[in-house]
Amino acid sequence: MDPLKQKFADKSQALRTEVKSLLKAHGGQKVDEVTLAQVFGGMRGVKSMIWETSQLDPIDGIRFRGYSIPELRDKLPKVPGGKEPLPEGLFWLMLVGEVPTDDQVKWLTDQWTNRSNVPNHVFKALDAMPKDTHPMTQFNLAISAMQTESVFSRRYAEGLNKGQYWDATYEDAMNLIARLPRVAAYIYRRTYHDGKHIAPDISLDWGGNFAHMLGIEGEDFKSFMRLYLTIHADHEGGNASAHATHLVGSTLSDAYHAFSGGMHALAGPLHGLANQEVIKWIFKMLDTLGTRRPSKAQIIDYVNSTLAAGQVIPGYGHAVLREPDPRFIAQKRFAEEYTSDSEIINVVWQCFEVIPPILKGLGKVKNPWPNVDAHSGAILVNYGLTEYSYYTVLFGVSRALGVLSALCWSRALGLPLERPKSVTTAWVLNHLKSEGLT
Ligand code: CMX
Repeated sequence: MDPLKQKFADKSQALRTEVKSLLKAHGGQKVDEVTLAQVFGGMRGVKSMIWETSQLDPIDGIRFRGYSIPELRDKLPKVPGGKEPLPEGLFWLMLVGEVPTDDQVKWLTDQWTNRSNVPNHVFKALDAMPKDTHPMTQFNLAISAMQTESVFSRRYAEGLNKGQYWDATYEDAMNLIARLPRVAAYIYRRTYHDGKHIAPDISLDWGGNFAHMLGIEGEDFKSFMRLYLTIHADHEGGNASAHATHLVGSTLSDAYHAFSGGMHALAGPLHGLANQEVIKWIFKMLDTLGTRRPSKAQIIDYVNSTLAAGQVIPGYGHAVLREPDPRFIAQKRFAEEYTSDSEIINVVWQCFEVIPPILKGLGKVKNPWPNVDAHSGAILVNYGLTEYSYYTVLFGVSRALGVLSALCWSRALGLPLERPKSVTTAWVLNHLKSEGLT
């Protein structure tokens, strides 16, 4: 058994035993109450699922196995001379709860390189699609096409012992993550660069090689991709892409089907697609105003006109966070350190100053601060990756690390089919009546 799988087996089987006795002793214990506002309001805050890999605090933001983003930047292994964390290190941390050594991360990079071969029919399936198909549709098509390779599905059809579900899921997760950069880069090059594909460079790490295959050279862009792929990886279990992966996976769908479910959720403008919407909104504003260096007063007017048109300001607000997103701040810090006098990045920083007071003034927005999607596009534009319809694919490649390590945990803990209860509005009215409330 490989060293990561062995560690995961040891840790997850120990936790499974602990959970069993926990449920035996305290299974009837209440952990939450659900209000009618939550039932109608997207289940905000209802504690109803287990997600081992990360946890979100409304004020402090995301912690991966207890580590904040600045701590990850400090503690996770880097390429020699590099300053940004390697996403491989975060995957290791999320999967087994330990910060890996440089050697362990090197082993993981090599594993993913060895597993990265994408079957030809996947490229053929992509080539059958019109070039202007949205990149997220292409990404999902490719993930589904790769399902032919599922170890879990093959072994399940042969008659897989329940106790081995996690093992086959681990294999699928490792293979799928290994293949995603190749597939995602292929989509980018076929859509925007006349199908002039770039061969992988197997001397590079997972994120560095992805940057290379996209065709954007330079050490700084590779550094940004390593940071980007790390900070977008996971945001506890209740966000739409994580929850969708978890729900689909709970039916014993394999990792490919489950991840595809998550990616369909990520493609929504209130979730991952917001990263394309932000830059689209900024470009439209600059075109409308006829300047690349708008004044604060001009931005304020434009924000007000967007709100007056009944639209949301993309990149602002969050269902859980109540402070500026640490992932936004990490990207701002990166831009301050690595870029200078970028017009588009300056616009993002001006928006950061003027938008929160406007949203606060509406009186209904619970979080007026920027989220992760408010910053990423401007840095990508700065490095020449201007095709914003592609941005959510980058988010998706990163999100695989979190949701697939979490899927391994769901299998290892033997979590069952997810099946919450729904009610009708008529049921609610009857319930209130029977309680003497109406
Ligand atoms: N601009 C304008 N109005 C906003 C707003 C924004 N950025 N954020 C919230 N609101 C509005 C809501 O639309 C809602 O209005 P109605 O009552 O008229 O329907 C009201 O404020 C209350 O919403 P909320 O409780 O503060 O926010 P929710 O938890 O319902 O929604 C989110 C959270 C992210 C969907 C919302 O803030 C939003 O639409 N933001 C813009 C899209 C975005 O950036 N999404 C990316 C999130 C991060 C990610 O998943 O990648």
